Amino acid sequence: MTDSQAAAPTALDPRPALASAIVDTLVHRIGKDAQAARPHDWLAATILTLRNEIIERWMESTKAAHAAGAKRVYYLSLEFLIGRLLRDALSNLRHNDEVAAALASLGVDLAAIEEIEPDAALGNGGLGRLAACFMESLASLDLPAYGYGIRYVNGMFRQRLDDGWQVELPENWLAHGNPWEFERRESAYFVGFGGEVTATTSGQVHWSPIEAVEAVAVDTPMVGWRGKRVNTLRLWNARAFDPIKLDRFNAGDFEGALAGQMRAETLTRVLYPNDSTPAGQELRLRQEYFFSSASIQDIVRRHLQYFGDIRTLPEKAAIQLNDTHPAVAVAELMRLLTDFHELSFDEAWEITRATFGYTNHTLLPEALESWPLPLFERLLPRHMQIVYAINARLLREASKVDGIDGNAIAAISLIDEGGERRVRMANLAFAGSHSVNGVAALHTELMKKTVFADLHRLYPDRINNKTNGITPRRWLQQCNPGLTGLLVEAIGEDFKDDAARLTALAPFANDSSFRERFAMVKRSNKVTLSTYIKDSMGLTLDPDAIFDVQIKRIHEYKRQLLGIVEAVALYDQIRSHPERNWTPRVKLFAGKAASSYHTAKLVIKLANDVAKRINADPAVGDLLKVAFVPNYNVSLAEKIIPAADLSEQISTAGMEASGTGNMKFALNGALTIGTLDGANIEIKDHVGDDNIFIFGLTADEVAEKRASGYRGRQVIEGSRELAQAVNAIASGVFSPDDPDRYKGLMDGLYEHDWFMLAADFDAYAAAQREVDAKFGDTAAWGRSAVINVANMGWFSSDRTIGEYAKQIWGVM
Ligand code: 26W
Repeated sequence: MTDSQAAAPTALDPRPALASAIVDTLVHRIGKDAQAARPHDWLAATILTLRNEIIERWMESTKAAHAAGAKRVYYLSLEFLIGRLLRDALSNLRHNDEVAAALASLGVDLAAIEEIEPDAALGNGGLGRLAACFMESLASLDLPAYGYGIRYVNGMFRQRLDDGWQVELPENWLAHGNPWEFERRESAYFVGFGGEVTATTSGQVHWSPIEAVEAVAVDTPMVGWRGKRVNTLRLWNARAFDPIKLDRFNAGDFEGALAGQMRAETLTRVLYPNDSTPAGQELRLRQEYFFSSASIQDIVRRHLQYFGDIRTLPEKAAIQLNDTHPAVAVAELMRLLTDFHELSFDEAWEITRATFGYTNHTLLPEALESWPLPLFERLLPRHMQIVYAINARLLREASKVDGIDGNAIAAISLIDEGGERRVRMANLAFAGSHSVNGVAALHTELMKKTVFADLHRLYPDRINNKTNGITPRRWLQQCNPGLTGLLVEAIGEDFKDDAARLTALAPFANDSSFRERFAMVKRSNKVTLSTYIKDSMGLTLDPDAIFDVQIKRIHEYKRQLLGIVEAVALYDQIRSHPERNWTPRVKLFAGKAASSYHTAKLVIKLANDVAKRINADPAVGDLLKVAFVPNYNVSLAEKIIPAADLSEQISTAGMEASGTGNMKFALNGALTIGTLDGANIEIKDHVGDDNIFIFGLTADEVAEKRASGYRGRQVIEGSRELAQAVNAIASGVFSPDDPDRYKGLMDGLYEHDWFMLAADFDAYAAAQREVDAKFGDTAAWGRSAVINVANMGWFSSDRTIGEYAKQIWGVM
């Protein structure tokens, strides 16, 4: 709030200055008076008023970076899963209470208008949300940084469940405009596609694209903690150079006249909703090149403007590739350095490698992008040449290293020669970067042993680990004010500036009165969530039951099916042994399936079919309730996570690179039941074996089992509980309307069980019974819950970004 707005009320206008500032904005910017204003008007007026201060800090931040000649971090990501920004900005600027009071004085409920802000759902899942947490931490650590991405008009689809089946609906986050963004028409770049490459006698190479679009920058402020710094998220919008061809128009060919504009708009229209299997469509490659080229051109332009000599780029810019999606940026920078700045190939390559870092987020073979060579060559003929040149240099280098044989060379090559020839984007990113990092310790080790084994032998000191993190501002302070307040009472505010200070909480684990208040906070969050579930789904939950939660993208390796089968087995146990002292349990699922991922969509249907049956069965009553909450997104996660008792992190070991939801749950006092996979292992190391429920095969055991030709049949027939549950599902107990609906799915467990569901079932079910027992012992459960919170400081994205900044980017 600028000083004038924070001033005392005047005689003329008794309302707090802030309230009148908001009304002033409402009238002069929205064109509505308080009487006529609708909730969206109040939302826009509040954001526009708050923006004034943000803009001033933004300008100061940018000026300060320029003045200091600071090295900048550039984070290139095709996804930024930002969610809502009002509560984040108010909390980081510490203006929440006064804005709430000002609005209340106008009869407006801040929480209500925060609730109507659309999620900026410009991402699929983990990778996109990590990018958003990183942007917030970069600003909170006062590091000059830009995020570069695409301004999708339609983000992640809205999920509706029709009779339990996922239906995808377009998501229109811009329907009411977006008061957070600033179009920067002056920052616009030419991006070409197709065409041909000619070389002059003097060796000057010239690419003449056959089509082009204009990339126009749209900026969103990224406000750091305490408003220390405001950084820029620059998202590109595509526009046709000539939006309308008048000659076509006058000839009555209206489509033809507008074709260019349509084609351009299609480029940035929609986010691809896949989070593991590439669609492999040309439009996706066009999106990847479009934003990579615009970003690299903008970075080079800014560098030359402030530092003059392109050779100093690595000293003043650190570009991080968020997975392979922007990997073509390596070839794009090479193109600019050789074709426009006439550097030699070798000099250009040194600069490129010193500037780029690459983060790998998955080992799933199907998720590693590669493009058919003919498509890549047709769309990007000059880049194809550069890829060949880089490959020649790479293979020459590799062939000199002893122990690197023909197979290794074939694996190292940027070109996959097996079958249809394809360009391997992961190898291009690896070769073009001085740092290649994994996102959790186990994942990074597996990168060295599997997908990058040969490249690792060629460049043994390039792969490094940077275990993921989450911003404690959004994922504790903002989504769980109850717990935050309790923590402040107990250990003061320091943890807000340094999450590592949460360790001061550890002694309170043995303080029964503290544990009581801790449990009350959790219970009130559970009541709040129960009200939401009641209002939105008509389902009544018992807030004293265990809230057992699995919320994430639906994928076979994340094993939602294991959770469902265990629920069926538990359901059967409760019915056949009502005499036993069962611990009431609520099993909450949520998550989207990629629209073409049919098995995942069938799993969603099964969860709903099982829920329908169990929730209607008087034999179990409140002992077991199952719910699949529709349209999982960042805002729903902020509602569910503070209310969770048990966090399901049960992926097949070796397949979840890290996970970040696991960190959010533990930070909010939930205990984890999980496998030794991804960051679960490091969470165990930090909270201690007694404060987490670990079960199942290790990554090595999974690999051995797969190599040994393991099949699920034997294990299923050897486990009565499992067999009963699997056969009940297979025989249509939960799908009387289509008895064979799940037959194939269950047969898959007998025949393959690739994701080791059957192999891990008994251990998982046993761990769940341990959970029941411990939950009954409120002191023991409370102690573990407090210990989890106390030891989650290390998983702050501030720690992660600090490591990138020191060890990869050289900005700290
Ligand atoms: C080309 C299709 C596609 C799109 C997105 C393939 C792969 C992706 C992402 C890499 C998938 C993803 O989100 N990976 C998740 O990244 C998180 C952040 O590092 C990790 O915590 C998760 O374990 C990982 O699955």
